[in-house]
Amino acid sequence: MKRKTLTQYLVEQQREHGVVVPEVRLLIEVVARACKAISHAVSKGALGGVLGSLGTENVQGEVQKKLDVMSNEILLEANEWGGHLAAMASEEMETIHPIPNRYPKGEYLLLFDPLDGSSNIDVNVSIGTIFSVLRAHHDTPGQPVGEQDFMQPGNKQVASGYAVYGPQTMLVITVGNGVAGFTLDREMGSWVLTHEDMRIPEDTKEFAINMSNMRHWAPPVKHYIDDCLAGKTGPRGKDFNMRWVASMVADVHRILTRGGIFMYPWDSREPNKPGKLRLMYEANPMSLLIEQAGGAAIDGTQRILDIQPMQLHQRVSVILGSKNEVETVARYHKEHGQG
Ligand code: P6P
Repeated sequence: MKRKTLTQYLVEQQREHGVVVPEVRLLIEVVARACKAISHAVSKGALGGVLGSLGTENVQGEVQKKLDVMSNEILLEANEWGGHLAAMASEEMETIHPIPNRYPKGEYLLLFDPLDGSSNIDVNVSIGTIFSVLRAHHDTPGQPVGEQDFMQPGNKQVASGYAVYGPQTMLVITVGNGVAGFTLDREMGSWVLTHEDMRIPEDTKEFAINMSNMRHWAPPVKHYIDDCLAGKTGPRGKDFNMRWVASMVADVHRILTRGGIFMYPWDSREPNKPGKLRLMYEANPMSLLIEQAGGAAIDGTQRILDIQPMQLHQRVSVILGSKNEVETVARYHKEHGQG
């Protein structure tokens, strides 16, 4: 049976389910094409002279890898001329990137982490691109947008997704009607639908957290992990497995594929920051995918998608994955204080 391509899937979602408009379909196809180019650059590795750092820092104060900057450029160049965007925002850029005046402007905002998991680039471990699509709520089409137009909660996203550059290159997206996974057919250069309706099992025995931060966690997280580690004889009554890839895209992809819980909670190393991960272009797009696949995503107490953003690069505590396990963590936060 001939598998569907990304375009066929998106046209079907547009025609049969009315969940995607032509501009959003075009936008996702452009982002998908850019991710093919990023995958090509990433897979060259040392042969393409793209490994290593630039000796510069991004707006987050993190060392920029050559591939971080390349991936950012690929996404900007691919998306600025299409006419469907009013502006873009990226982890790699301090301020928003308005569409140059020489190009037509559209009604959508595109946010992205061009290459998430940078610490894994030079050691050949899966990395990825994360993107989020919002409507530009402005009165007249073509009116310039500002950073304030991006300050929308994640529940306003019209689409989100990621590409994971691993043993296979895959694109996983939602346009609000479930989650679909596509595998890159390098010979044809097309994204082929291989995971029609990704669903997260409601229960799990696998958690993902960076255990080296244990002494810095708040009590609810410490108690939760202690009880998981206690296994069958402990209060959870079952043994747990642990995974930590240190690439959010890879950990989330595993959870979308077989269940699990991913945690990057607040910790006392930077007490004034709610967590390490960014709300607008990491937590929000991933939370939409997780919820669309039947999972849950909270910051410890509230739904991530309901958080009203105040700044473009603001951070958030992230607990997401199998619905019943996320609810268990929420219960630990109620019983052991907020943290
Ligand atoms: P740590 C990658 O740098 C990232 O932003 C996420 O993709 C990943 O989940 C996390 O940071 C890893 O952080 O502290 O374990 O290196």
